[in-house]
Amino acid sequence: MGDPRTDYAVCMLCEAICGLEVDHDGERVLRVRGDERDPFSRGHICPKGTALADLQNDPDRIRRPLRRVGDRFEEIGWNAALDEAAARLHEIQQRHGRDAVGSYNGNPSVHDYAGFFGWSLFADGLGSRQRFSATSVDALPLVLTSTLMFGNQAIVPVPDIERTDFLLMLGANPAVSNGSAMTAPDVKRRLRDLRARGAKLVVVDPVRSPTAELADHHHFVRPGTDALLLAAMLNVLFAEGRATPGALAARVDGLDQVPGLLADFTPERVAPQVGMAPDAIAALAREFADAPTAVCYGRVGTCVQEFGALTSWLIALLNLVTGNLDRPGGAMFTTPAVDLVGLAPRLDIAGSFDAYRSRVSGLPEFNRELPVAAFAEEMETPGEGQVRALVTHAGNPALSLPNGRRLERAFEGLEFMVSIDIYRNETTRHADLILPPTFGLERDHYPLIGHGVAVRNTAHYARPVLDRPQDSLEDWEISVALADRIARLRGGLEGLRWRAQARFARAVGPRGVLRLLLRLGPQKVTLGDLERAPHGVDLGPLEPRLAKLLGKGRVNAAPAPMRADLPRLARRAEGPEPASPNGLVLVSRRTLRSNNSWMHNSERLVAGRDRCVLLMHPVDAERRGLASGQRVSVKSKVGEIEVPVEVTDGVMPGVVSLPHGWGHDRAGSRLRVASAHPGASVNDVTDDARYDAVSGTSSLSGVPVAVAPLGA
Ligand SMILES: Nc1nc2c(c(=O)[nH]1)N[C@H]1C(S)=C(S)[C@@H](COP(=O)(O)OP(=O)(O)OC[C@H]3O[C@@H](n4cnc5c(=O)[nH]c(N)nc54)[C@H](O)[C@@H]3O)O[C@H]1N2
Ligand SMILES: Nc1nc2c(c(=O)[nH]1)N[C@H]1C(S)=C(S)[C@@H](COP(=O)(O)OP(=O)(O)OC[C@H]3O[C@@H](n4cnc5c(=O)[nH]c(N)nc54)[C@H](O)[C@@H]3O)O[C@H]1N2
Ligand code: SF4
Ligand SMILES: [Mo]
Repeated sequence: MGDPRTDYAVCMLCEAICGLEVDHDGERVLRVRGDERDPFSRGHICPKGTALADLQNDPDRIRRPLRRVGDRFEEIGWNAALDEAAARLHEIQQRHGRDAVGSYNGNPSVHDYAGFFGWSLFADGLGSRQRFSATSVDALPLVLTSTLMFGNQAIVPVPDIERTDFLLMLGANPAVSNGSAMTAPDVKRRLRDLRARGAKLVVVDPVRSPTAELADHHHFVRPGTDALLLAAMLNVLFAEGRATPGALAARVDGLDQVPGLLADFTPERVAPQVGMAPDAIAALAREFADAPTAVCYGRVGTCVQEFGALTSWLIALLNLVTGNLDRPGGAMFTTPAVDLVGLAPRLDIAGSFDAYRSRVSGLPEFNRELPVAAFAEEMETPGEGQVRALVTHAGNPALSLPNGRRLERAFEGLEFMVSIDIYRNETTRHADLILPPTFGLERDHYPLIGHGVAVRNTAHYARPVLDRPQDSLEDWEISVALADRIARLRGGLEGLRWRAQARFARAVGPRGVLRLLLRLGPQKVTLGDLERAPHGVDLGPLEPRLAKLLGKGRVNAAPAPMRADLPRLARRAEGPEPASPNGLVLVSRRTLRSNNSWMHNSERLVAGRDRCVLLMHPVDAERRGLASGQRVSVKSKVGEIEVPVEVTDGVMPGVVSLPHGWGHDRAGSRLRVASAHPGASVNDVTDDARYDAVSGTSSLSGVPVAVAPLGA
């Protein structure tokens, strides 16, 4: 402990990368505020950023490795823990083959550049096909679209909300989520600014979300029907000769096929399923095409649904055929100081697709990972390649993945499980060993992913604010230490090569890698420059750069896997949606004071009213005799939960909405604040057997459910 002082950091909790001003004494955080001098976030902070102090100081956070002894956990030393983990994992791979050790990588590693490299080194070397991550409940359809259309998953279009005349947003709620694949700190101000300068915001969502409240227009859509809506909009543009792709057309293949592919998707045909009038669909298409500039943007709600891949593709097509791809005011590509686009092919992460399939259900690999829809069955199903041991890293699948209860049962059947995590929670309580890394302000940060999808070119490097705790390891060091030990046991040429990588990683360190990547990057900033600018630096507005990113490559407007899925979409246009026991479908949402499943142990975030509440339309409530505040049962094919209901016309009739990330009442976890405000897990009722046919992405939206008063 030392004297109170103030340092600056960049928030690692979400993609908005707000600058933070932190009062601390070296060990404890006294207060966190928004950094007024950050040129990008300009003092903005959300409740989670402020609550970072609670997590830093949380007495429930694990500080020493824990080893299971019966039903209890006891602290052990790092060497003993790492040796045991390596020995068990190696032994199981020797006995049953490489695939017998599975892995799962969660969301926080996206916000930790060092951890991201460390985990890649570990999981690549492990050499198991049973590799899973949160990507397949998140942006998989988006990055798959980039791979199929642009040849590189890192070429991700970003809506130029600073300059656009028309923003069409589907399945995203940045007013609450603070934006995703669109790094835009203080996004509410930016959306208000957009409207103040005369531009238009239209939101398409089965819920009138806080973002929809900010919009000029909000359209309800039936969950999972965005692809029908977009196909019909494109259909109108082709039929009326409003498709004007502009100069980019010379770099595009397959564009001439598209009108024919979408010829049957007329507004009249899709309207009953979508829940929008044919005229409204046609008018929306015209308005989009006629705006001087326009951009269509979709996120989680368009990804984690029945037609995740088709929807993401049609969004890109809409931007492309209206001439809005890669132009100011349209869908643009950030020029970040560390450019993953150039690095991806060299690091072999440009996005392989369907090079192999999962053992049981035959779901396609993407970027050497399998979709989590296959996770539980790969642990349960005997045979060669069955997952018998598991390493989880910065993930909480028990609450964050569909059919979480089934996953928990599968964890119980494993021979060995090790979790790299800061909490003993719903997932890690099943582990034999928990390895706790340093957290948050105890380490340095460069928001690699956030910068890569930002609405402005910026760069921000933050040194550790707090002193490094004694006898602690960072995430990357844990991954590398495990890799080094397993490599030693494995031996042979492969073991030698893996060990050499681990040694190299230790010698260079994440900062060394970052220094090099900045030097290779398209912006002329060095790590030294960034260290001298603790508030971050502005590198100017987005500029057109697709031609450069493509190199010799071309855009594929009609990738084969997308074309092949159109008949399924056509069937959806005909048939009613899959039967629901009493006519309701469930979608999920985020709340401002949560971060997926893991920030509910902060008193200030869970204080006040219950936030794990089911939204239901008055017509549906009346039919079931329900009133706000009443507790109901929500039942699906896979499970049942109990939650309070809130009756509101802010949700579409026939749709109910519940936040994910709750359900903290499980024995054996150590989350004293969260377990006093447990809520219920929506993923106890989402169904892992529902997924997008193209990408294998879980379909968490539109789950058929029955809702009834408790005791009925
Ligand atoms: N129904 C429904 N389910 C969803 C979604 C939805 O919209 N609806 N959204 C999905 C999305 S987009 C995502 S990204 C996933 C998230 O899925 P996951 O990443 O699996 O889950 P999180 O809840 O983010 O859990 C993060 C875990 O990391 C730990 N942790 C936090 N910081 C660190 C750190 O620095 N190092 C380490 N090693 N561990 C850390 C936390 O304690 C927690 O256990 O959830 C998905 N689940
Ligand atoms: N406060 C907070 N912020 C977060 C997180 C958090 O948990 N809490 N999580 C972070 C993470 S990991 C991510 S990936 C981002 C995600 O950020 P966003 O992509 O903005 O995700 P959501 O806020 O879940 O908004 C999804 C919207 O899609 C709607 N929706 C559901 N189904 C459909 C559908 O079929 N069609 C359409 N058109 N809409 C649909 C929902 O009603 C909801 O309004 O947020 C990040 N930021
Ligand atoms: S918006 Fe995101 S980056 Fe900004 S303070 Fe909140 S959690 Fe941190
Ligand atoms: Mo996410």
